[in-house]
Amino acid sequence: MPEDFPSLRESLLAARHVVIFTGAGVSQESGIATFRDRTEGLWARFEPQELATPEAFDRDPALVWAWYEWRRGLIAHAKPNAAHRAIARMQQCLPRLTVITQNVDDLHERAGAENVLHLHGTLAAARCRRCHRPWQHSQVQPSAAAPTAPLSPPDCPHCGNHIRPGVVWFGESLPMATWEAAAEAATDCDMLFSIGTSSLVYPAADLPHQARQRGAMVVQVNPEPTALDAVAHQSLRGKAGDILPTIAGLCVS
Ligand code: BV8
Ligand code: ZN
Repeated sequence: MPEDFPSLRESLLAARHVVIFTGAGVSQESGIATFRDRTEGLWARFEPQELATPEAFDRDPALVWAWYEWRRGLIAHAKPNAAHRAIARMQQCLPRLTVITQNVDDLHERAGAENVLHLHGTLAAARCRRCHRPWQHSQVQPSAAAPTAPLSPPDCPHCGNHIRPGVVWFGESLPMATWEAAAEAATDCDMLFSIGTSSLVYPAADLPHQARQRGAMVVQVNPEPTALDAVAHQSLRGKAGDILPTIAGLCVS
């Protein structure tokens, strides 16, 4: 377990506003593959980034829809882990804590976190690819078993085009209001924890830089080195599920 917790404790107890910024690594211990994990089965020949684009969906909607429905099933069968629960506890005991996530799962919310900013949308939402009308997933829980064949997306009842996942694909803009709220939090906070992200996807990955530039303490939690190592004041090497409960324990004076 790493080094300088007394200074972390002091900073946490003195902080007016803390930001928790998470990526796929915070859900890894819930059994949700990270974005840098290799795909398998139907999608073994693809990198996730190749599937998470409007072009991939337009080229083969059934292949991409099957991938998202499989992931939606994994999430429905997954449980929040110790890291999600610790973050929700921190939000309860600190004066102000903003949770910003790149993840499209609802595990932060299911652990009790509130007002989570989803920079890249959520898998719970779906909408028409053309007329953008929201579309409600059926109540039937999707299976967590990886489909063995492509799965055609439903058709929009209004215009007949394909329904698509309610996520932000590569090459698509982030939801403006969510992005602005995240940037406001990053430039206002006294501490920003970057947890379980390779810090490669922009503009999300810029948030810790913005926080640092405005004088916030930036702390990273990741078992591996990342592009943020050069910027973070502290990089705590380890799994989020191991480290976050300790950090949450520092919050109680
Ligand atoms: C946009 C939803 C502009 C879909 C995702 C500069 C500026 C702006 C844009 C760009 C730019 N440079 C390049 C771009 C384009 C692009 C981009 O960033 N590309 C990258 C690959 C270079 N960005 C975009 O396209 C964005 N849009 O910029 O629009 C624009 C403006 C006007 C008009 C049109 C367009 C949109 C990006 C959003 C893409 N959608 N997700 C889906 O989920 O299917 S991003 C996707 O990657 C996921 O959200 C994921 O969360 C995210 C980032 O990955 P990570 O979360 O970091 O996950 P990863 O697997 O990489 O890393 C996991 C980490 O966890 C690892 O470090 C690992 O060590 C660690 N870990 C593992 N286990 C644990 C752990 N840590 C702790 N505990 C553990 N147990
Ligand atoms: Zn439509």
